[in-house]
Amino acid sequence: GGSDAAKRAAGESAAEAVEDGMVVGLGTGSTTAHAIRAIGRQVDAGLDIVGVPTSFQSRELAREAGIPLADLDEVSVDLAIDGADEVAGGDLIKGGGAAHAREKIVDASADRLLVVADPTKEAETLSHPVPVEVLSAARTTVAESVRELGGEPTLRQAERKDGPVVTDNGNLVLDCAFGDIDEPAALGRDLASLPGVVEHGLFVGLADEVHVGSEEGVTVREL
Ligand code: DER
Repeated sequence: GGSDAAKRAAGESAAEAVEDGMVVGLGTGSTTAHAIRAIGRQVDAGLDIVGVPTSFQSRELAREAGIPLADLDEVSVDLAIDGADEVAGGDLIKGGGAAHAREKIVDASADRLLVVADPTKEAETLSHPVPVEVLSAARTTVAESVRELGGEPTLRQAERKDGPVVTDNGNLVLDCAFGDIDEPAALGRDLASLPGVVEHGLFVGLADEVHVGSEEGVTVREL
């Protein structure tokens, strides 16, 4: 991944869009973590906002940062800030942190979604493996359907735990390599229609801005 300085520049740039009284969707991952910490500093300075976390990790980070929290079922989100594994134009592949089911609920419901990334995430065409959260019982049937769609599925194994990664929702993740994805919306529809699929990591047409940090500064792309 990109440098921490680049990620920090992106996260802090997006955090500047947070205004008093907002409900802010708090994404998952190391880039968004910089935005969460910056928002925590704004809260310390008197900003009156409420955060809606998208994972166990982002909830813990937000708590440490002192950001008041709310659940998605009690508020509507004005602004969401979230990272990505790959960005092509306004389309994203997300799910590197296996949090994309809750992220997509928050990101899609937000009035505005600001994506924070470093230059290593940018691509002309999406081609990163697409994380697909599946019910454990459906891992084999979904894997077979993914192959029929031209993908190569791999059950995501945990690092410091025997066996597969288990999501915050108690499900498994198939990382599905399709090569270049020329029609992300169509592939997203195909994946979403498979029985047992909880959520896939194609975020098509959801982003309003992309903040790309680097050691030199930040480029903001309006979409
Ligand atoms: O899981 C996700 O979608 C995260 O946003 C993630 O993929 C990006 O994480 P990073 O900012 O640590 O690269």
